[in-house]
Amino acid sequence: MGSATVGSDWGAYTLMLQGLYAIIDEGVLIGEDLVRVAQDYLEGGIKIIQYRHKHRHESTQSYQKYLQRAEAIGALRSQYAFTYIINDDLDAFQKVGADGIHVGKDDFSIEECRKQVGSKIIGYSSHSLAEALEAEKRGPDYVAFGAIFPTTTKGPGHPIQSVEKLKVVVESLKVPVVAIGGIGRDNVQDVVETGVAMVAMISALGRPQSKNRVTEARYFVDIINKR
Ligand code: TZP
Ligand code: MG
Repeated sequence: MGSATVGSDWGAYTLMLQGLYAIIDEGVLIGEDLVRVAQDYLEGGIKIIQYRHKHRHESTQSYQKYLQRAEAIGALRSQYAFTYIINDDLDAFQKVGADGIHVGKDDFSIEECRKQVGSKIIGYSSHSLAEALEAEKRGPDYVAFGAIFPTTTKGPGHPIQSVEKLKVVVESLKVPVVAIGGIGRDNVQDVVETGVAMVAMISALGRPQSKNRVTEARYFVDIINKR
């Protein structure tokens, strides 16, 4: 399974690229205390957190607030051992000393990210087997594939894959794969059975059916780590 040794202000440690991958998305958790959300996830045993904010350039002030939250989530590494990934924003990645950056086809290229992040983690979003294979050649540490199921989080117009296609991607790539999109209580077991390294969730964790984020995180961690 993939791993990366990361030296940061928080110490050098080996980060395993496997298990439940929580994405904290500002646009999904509107009005929530996102640092509290991160803490709940960590209390529930989650070891990978990505902070995602798609509307950060509305004003300098909102960008500063985003940076403060990004920093505060990262600072939780003094209490919990976890891998901290920033979505899209290399400046924020540098400022908060994150462990990794996650990009898609419209963001910084994998090559540019590698120049800037050195041996830290680079993740890439793909939407087909061909794109996943092509991306892998460019040297990311993991590749995400989705949306596996329909999801309201991503908005209309994105392709919906399937568990069968996910299995082909998992079998075809050497780097660890992240399954994403519409994953929750009803389908997580089918996703796990593909052998995928990481299972990403936004809404199932952030807006849990149980209304308790700690127990919901623990529920998914237990299922995913049982294999
Ligand atoms: N990329 C593909 S689907 C998706 C992203 C960011 C959204 C996943 O959100 P959810 O709420 O877990 O379906
Ligand atoms: Mg992106």
